[in-house]
Amino acid sequence: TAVAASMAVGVSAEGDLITIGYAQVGHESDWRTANTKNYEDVFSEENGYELSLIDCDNDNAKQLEAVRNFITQGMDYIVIAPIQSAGWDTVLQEAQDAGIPVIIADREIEADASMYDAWVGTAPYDEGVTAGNWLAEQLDGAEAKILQIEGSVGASAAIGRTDGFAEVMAEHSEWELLDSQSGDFTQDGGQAVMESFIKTYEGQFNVVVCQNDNEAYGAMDAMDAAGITYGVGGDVILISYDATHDGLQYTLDGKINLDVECNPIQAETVKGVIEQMEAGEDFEATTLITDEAFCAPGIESEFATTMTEEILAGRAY
Ligand code: GZL
Ligand code: ZN
Repeated sequence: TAVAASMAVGVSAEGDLITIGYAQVGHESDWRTANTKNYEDVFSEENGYELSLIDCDNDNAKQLEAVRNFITQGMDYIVIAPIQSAGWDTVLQEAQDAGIPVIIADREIEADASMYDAWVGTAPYDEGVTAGNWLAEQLDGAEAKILQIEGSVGASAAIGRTDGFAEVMAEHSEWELLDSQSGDFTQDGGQAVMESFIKTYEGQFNVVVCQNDNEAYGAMDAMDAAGITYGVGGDVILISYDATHDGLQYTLDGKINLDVECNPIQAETVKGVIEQMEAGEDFEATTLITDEAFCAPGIESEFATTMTEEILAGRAY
């Protein structure tokens, strides 16, 4: 009969894989690459999942289109790492109307928490405060002329780090933020912004804050080209975020003074929430992925762990 046939078709070769649509920010940074690999490792067929990961190329319109396609395709779950914090209400309503649970991952959105089912991510504001507190501890009252290379405009990771660091800056009248521009979380962006900063502020600044490691690599290239020294023993204190492998190697080498971690290994946590949803159990609506901070050897700090070879060898990404 038709029913039996449809049942037979229902139990296809794929079995009953849970379908996941992941609207991924893009491929702008090493952090993002690590996050993507983590999702592909965790949401594997042998683990019972069929992952459709769409790289939205840091393009907000593409990300909204990817989510709408997931809704049309009838994904079991939709995960979104939002490029922008703003503009999510309409498409989240469409997902809710379609009865598809949505998990916001990595970054935050401005929509009301009732518009999605769970959130798993990190706390960029706290990361910014950590960077500020570490700097205040190291400067111990000395003047700071600061240049900041921000992440992607409108991204909660950039907004949070900017605001958290600004909270600490407000406590230090001996600090001055000379300029703050977006490098879009990319190495090319970091280099271009640093080159423009050097043209305007050469000889005036003693602190550079990059809101991710790839921007820091670009800034390092620009400072090298201009003969500006940075890191331990340099003229400029270099602060970065993400604590990816290469960033921590530079920190261990004393080229980066402080690298504030933001952990991209988040897929296991997201899978745990989905499994609870699948089982109809209570699930955590909000799960914070913990971060720490690492500073260069020779620097003792209350706000950061001094880097060692062992720490680097033990890192997951
Ligand atoms: C942080 C994440 C940011 C990283 C960047 O949670 O969203 O996006 O800091 C990445 O490296 O591009
Ligand atoms: Zn002070």
